[in-house]
Formats: sequence, C-alpha cells, structure tokens
Amino acid sequence: MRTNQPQTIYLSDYKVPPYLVDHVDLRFELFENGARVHSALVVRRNPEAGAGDIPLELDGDSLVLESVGLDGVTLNEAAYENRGDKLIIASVPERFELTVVTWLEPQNNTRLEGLYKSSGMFCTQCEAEGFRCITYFPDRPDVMSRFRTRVEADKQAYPVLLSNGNDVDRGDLDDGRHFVTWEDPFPKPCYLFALVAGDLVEKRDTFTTCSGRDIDLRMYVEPRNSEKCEHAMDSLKRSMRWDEEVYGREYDLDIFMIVAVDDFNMGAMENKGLNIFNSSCVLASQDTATDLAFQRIEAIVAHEYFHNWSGNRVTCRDWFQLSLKEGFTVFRDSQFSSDMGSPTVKRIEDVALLRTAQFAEDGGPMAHPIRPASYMEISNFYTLTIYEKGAEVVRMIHTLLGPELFRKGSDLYFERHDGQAVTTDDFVKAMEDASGRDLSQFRLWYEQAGTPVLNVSDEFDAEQGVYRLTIKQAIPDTPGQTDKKPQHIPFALGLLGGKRESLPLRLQAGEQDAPTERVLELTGETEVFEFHGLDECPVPSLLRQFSAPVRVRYPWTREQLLFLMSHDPDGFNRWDAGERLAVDVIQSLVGTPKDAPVDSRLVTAYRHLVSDSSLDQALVAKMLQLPSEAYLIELAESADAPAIHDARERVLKHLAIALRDDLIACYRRNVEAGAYQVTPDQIARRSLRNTALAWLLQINDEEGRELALRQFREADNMTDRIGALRALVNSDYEADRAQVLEQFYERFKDDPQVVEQWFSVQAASDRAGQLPQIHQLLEHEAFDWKNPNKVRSVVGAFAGQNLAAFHSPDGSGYDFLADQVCRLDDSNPQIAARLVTPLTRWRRFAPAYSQRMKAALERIRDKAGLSRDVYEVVHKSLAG
Ligand code: B3K
Ligand code: ZN
Repeated sequence: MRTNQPQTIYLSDYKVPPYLVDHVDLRFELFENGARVHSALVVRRNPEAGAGDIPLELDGDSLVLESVGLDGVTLNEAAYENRGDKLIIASVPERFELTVVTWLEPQNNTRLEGLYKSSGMFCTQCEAEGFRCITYFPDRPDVMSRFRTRVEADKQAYPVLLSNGNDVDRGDLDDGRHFVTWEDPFPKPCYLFALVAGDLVEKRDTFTTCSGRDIDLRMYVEPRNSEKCEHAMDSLKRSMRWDEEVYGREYDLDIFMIVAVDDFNMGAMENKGLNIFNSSCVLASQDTATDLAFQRIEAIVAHEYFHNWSGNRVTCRDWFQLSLKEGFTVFRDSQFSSDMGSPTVKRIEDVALLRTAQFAEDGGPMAHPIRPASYMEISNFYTLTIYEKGAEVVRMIHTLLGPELFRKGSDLYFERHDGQAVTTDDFVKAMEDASGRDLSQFRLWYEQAGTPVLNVSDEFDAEQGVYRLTIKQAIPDTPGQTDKKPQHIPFALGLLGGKRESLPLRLQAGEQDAPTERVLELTGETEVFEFHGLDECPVPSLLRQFSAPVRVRYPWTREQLLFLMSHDPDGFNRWDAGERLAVDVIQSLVGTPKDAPVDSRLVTAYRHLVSDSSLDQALVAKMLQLPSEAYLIELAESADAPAIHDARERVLKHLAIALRDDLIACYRRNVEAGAYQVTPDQIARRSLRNTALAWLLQINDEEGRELALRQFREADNMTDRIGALRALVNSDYEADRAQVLEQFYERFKDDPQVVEQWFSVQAASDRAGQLPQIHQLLEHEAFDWKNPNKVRSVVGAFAGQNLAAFHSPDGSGYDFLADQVCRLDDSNPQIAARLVTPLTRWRRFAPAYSQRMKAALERIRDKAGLSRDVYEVVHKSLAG
C-alpha cells in the first residue's frame, strides 16, 4: 500500500505568486530519442508578495535537468536544490534572468501531459499542470508571461512547426533540420502554451472581423484527413461571427490555428491561437461522422474559440476558479448551438446530461461546489459540476438579469479584467455592478455542493378563485458540507387551464395582457405564491426551460402529465412531462412479473407522437427516446440495474408491438429524398427513422429487419449507416449482426474515428457487449491501450452504457473495470481516474451490487504505487 499520501490543496491557502515571469524564451530541439528544452525567463519579484527573503520555487515533473543559469552564470549544483517536483534557489535578486535546460522523452510519454508524440507528430497538452513536464516554471495560472518559442526539428519528418502567436522567423539548419520562431504578443499563463511539429497538411481560409481585420484561419491535419476539415472550418467562422454579434468579442491575433491529434486525453484545448483537438472532436465528413458528431464538433470548435476571451484574455487566478472559464464558456457555447439549431432540442440535450450525470456526481462521494474548496489532483476536477452546473449557474444569472443587463455585465467583466487572472467572485461582482442587482445570496451556488430539491405543493380555493403554490427548498448534505443555507433560485412558471379555450392563463388577475409566464424568485426555505382570479384549478407548468439545476418534486398525476405533454406551450416542458410519465410507468414495472400490464395511456400518447406529422418533428424525435437506463438508475433509491433494464425493455417492446404499423409508416414518411444536410429538419427525420428501426428490431419485425439491412447497404451517410448497424446489433438476428459488423469494419478499418464508433456500438450493446466479447474487442487489431479514444469506446462504453452487463449480479463487470483501471493507472492516470466513475456510485445500488462494487474499489485502492489521480477518486469514494 501507498505510504506517501497525496497532499490536499486548499483554496484558503492561496497566496499571490512571489515571483512574476514577464517574458519566456523557449527553444525546443526535437529529436527521435528525446527533446531538449532551453528556457530563458525574465523574472522579477512580485511587489504584492511582501518583504523579506523568499526562495524561488519552480515546478517540475518527470524532467531531467541539464543546467541552470542565473544572469548568464551557470550555477553549480550547490546553488540550487532539485527535488524533482521542485527546483529551489534559496536566494535570488529582485530582477534576474534564469536559464534552464531540460531533457524529456516525448516518445515515451504515455500520460499525454506536457510534450508527447501522437501518430508520429509532436504535440503538447499543458492544462492544468502539464507545462511543468516541459521545463521548470511557476506553473500556476496567475503567472502570465509573453512567450517567444523557437522550434527546431528534422525538416523532412516535421515540415510543420507551430506554436502560439505569429511566426516571426524561419530558416534551415545543418543536418537537414529547420526552425520556426513564434511570438505571442499577449501575456498568458503557461497552461495555454502549445507546440506542434509534424508532417501535416494545411487547410486555409480567412475571416474578416467586425473592425475589418483579415484573420488567417488554418487547420493542420494528417494527409489522410484532408477532406474532413470543412465542417470545423465553417463552424469556426460561425463562432467568430456569433461572438462578435452576441458578446461584442473580436478575435485578436492575425492567425488562428486548429490541429487534430489522435491521442488526446479530452476533447480539445484552447491554447492561445493554436487550438489542439482530439481528432474525433474536429474531423467530419458525411460518410464518416454522425449528425451527433457534426453537432458536437460545431459546439466544441465554438467552445474552444470562445475561450479566447472567456479563459485566455481573462483567465483564472487559481484552479479553484476553473468554472470561471469553463462554466461561462459552456454557457456561451450552448447559447451558440441553440442559435444555430433548435433551442428546445439543445435545452433538452443539456438538461438530460445534467440530470443524468451531473446530478449523480452531485449526489455522490466526489460532490463538490462549482468552486471547490480543496482538491488533491486538479485533473479530477474537470467535472460535469464545474462545466455543466457551472454553465447553469451563469444561465441563472442571465435569467435573473435578462439579456440586456447580462450583456452589460459581460462587457464590464471583459473590460475590467482584460489581461488579468481573476476569480468567480470577480465575475459575479461585474454582473452586480452592471445590473445593480444584489447577488450576495446567489453566490451560495458557488460555495454549496449538492442538487437542491424543491418540494412543490398546491391548493385551489374555488370560492375565492385563488391558486396557492408552496415551494420548499432543501439542499442535501454532501461530503464535508451539512446544514446548507437556502439558495436564490429563479423558478419559471406557467399555469394551464383545461376547460377554457385559451390554455395558458394570465398570471395577474384582471389584466388582459398580463404575461402567461413568470420567473418566481425563491430565496427563503419556504415560499408561497398566490394567483388570483382563476375560475378553475390550473395545471402548473413548473420550472420551465429548466430555469435552475434542481430536482422538482410535485405529485403529478399521469393525467396531468399527459395533458402537459400535448398542451404546454413550453416545448421543453412538453418533453419533460413525457419523460416524467415514461419514468413513472417504467418505475412502476420494476420487479413486477413479465406480464404486468403497461399503462395504455402511454401507448396512446406515443401513437400521437409517432403519427402526427404536424408536430415539431425535432421535438418529437426527442420525446420518442425513452428515459435512459442511466437516468432511471440515477433516480432510483436503491438501484437494481438489471431489473431496471428489464422493465425499460418491456415498455419499449410493448410500445413497439402496439405501434408497429405506425412505426413503419413513420419510417417511410421520413426516408427523405435530396442531398444530405446537417439541418435541424433532416437531423430530426434521420433520428425518427432510426428510432423506428431500433424499436422494430426489438420485436424481431421482419419488415423492420429488411428496412435496416437495406438502409445499411444504401446509406449515403454515417448517421443512417450506424443507425441501421446499431439496430441490427441490438436485435436477435445474430447472423445479420455478425455480417454487418464485419462489413462495416472492412470498409472503415483505416479510419480510427469510425472504428471507435464501431467499438462502442458493440461495447454498449447488451447483445454484442457481454464480457467475453468485450475481451475480444480488447484483443482486436484496432484496439490500442495507448489511445484514450479506444479505451473510452470499449471500456468506457461498457461500464457507462451497457448497464445490465456491467451490473451483472456476479460482479464480473466490476472486476473487469477494476482490472482495466489498474492496468491504465501506470500509463495514463488521468484516463484511469475517469474510468473509475461508475464504481464511485456504489452507495446508490441495492446491497447485492453495492458490496461487490465496493470490493472492486478496494482492490483498486490496494494496487501498489497508485497514481494521485486514482488515489483521490477511490479514497473519497470509500470514505465515510
Ligand atoms: N480547457 C480544456 C480542458 C483541459 C483539461 C485538462 N485536464 C478544454 C476545454 O474545456 O475547453
Ligand atoms: Zn473549456
């Protein structure tokens, strides 16, 4: 067992940096057997750090130190202390130049932090603490410097040499080598540093900014991907325009570059002027990417681009403030996606993710506020809470202030803090100052973890015509936090009357033009709202647009849900009512005999959705998705995953049998003619026909099978091809399954992004993804332990989506995951720690499962030399 326990870092220990680095001059000599990094830092004492002698401490990780020099004099080893993770010089002048030479081995870097190699190219990932794997440096975001970077490498193998900013010099060197020098005029923290060297093709475009400046846009990809750049480039231009129009933010450098790399721990990285993307989050073509991928790419390109202001020009003071840039930027990218497509659908997707995964995190052992108070390993805090709940918190400010004052606030924030490293509190303060609103209670959203629960009850006084709504809020305890204070919650509400013709009711008695929707502001533990002048008891439409990240409890009857599902003018709440109804029906069947009846009203409601083509088809496509197993598990008190899986499948089959003819008709109606386009309308059609196929194949429908096989053969795009593949893989037609899987692989085996989809369709399938088959996938020629996407597409998809198999009662799924986590812990701890997530939920499962999940966690805990990343997740999960 590990003896030196990782340190906990506390927000309350924050101190300003004792030394500032005004300028960084880097020279990279890149070779096949390693890289030498020469760094020259212009350092000065921080006037805010107080008086007295303070040693200079630089961070380092896995570096070989070759030399240290101070003001031109090489230091002998007695003049500094090299502790490996710190380089300490006891006494330094007020101002000085420090030179450090380090040697690294990018070719052996499997952690994919710092400088590493991916399919023959050099690339970097420095956020959060990767720069210290390149050279000794004060690796913290509140040290901002101007960077000049010279990259040297073999000219033939690495014709393209990139770094941040503008290229200011280039030339040839001896031995077939060459160099390019880059200069970034904007001071930045070192986590935004980037370098790329490789044999890449360049795709160019231009963008003219609102002030008339021409920006050179460049994408760099491996030659085999040169036809997959158009969508990302178009998305980039749309993002640049949108940020000018909606936030008044113009791009600042002359060049903006995007690079695609295959081996990447996450989606993408917003390095200044040189964004680096996971190939799967940027490359797309009709033939290889699904609609979902097209949409995700547009959103991620936008997200990284938007960081140029929310993250780079204004950055974080320390990593506890991570949500300052991530929450705000996710909010910005979701506004953008909403403007580019269907706002209701985008909201549904965001809320589904939040309610399924973020609520689970907020109710689990790793629960933390969007501004955490402590951490052991910051990589573990790139969470759904920081990102998605963080975005919801910004969204609530937007709701409370309204769009104009919010924009005033964001303008003030960018203007006041341009070039600074600031806190979430600075953000809220700018919003307060610009709007005149008091957000002091609202700030609790940044401090308190846990998902607030709103218990809503109502009564109608028929005599007085008064409808009274009572809302009580409670915030559950989370690790280290009890007795929480009530939060300031915007609660959007409408009232519907069933009897009268105009369904949405006016919310102010006697006023003809009074609005039919109001945003109530909850601040106390219990709030009572009265609505006067009503002549019937209304049906409340609660928390419209999901105006706050909370759980709403209200004793809806199925009749009320059916009514809202078809009558609520708020599209989001129509979907929400449908989901609540389906959840209620499925939950009531968990653990009942196989022939227990399914509420026929659900069938009627779904028949209406499948067959009425006058409805908003994009919304219908979403409403037809039954609640996911993951969501049903999240809602359960003591989950039995196989029983939940079984109940859900019974409902699905029941619906498919009852609606069989409607599904065939829906399929045929949505087979479109005309060229493939990624538009909301076409996306909805493809989604509808693929849902119809999936359902038909669940009931072994022969016509459905033929439609699927034909669609698989004839599809001219990946959405339809993989839709048919998935439907067949999840069916009982075993021979077809084997055949389509093989044909698919043969056709696409040279395309890693498609092979990843092929892996995950199988790993997520309860038919094709049982453990013996998962082991086969791990042995497959295309599987690669060093590639995070492959690991996610097999191990991640199995544990995260194939829930009946993962929660097999014998515990074999848990053991399997524990084995893979231990295996990855040595090579890539960040990915290993992410994979543990499904096990951390052990307390939420029925005892037979939770005991085995806990045992799997203990086995991981006992692995020798456990990384800090996995240590933190496992120990926190087992604690208490
Ligand atoms: N800022 C990066 C995430 C870095 C993760 C480091 N472990 C991508 C993004 O959120 O845009
Ligand atoms: Zn981000």
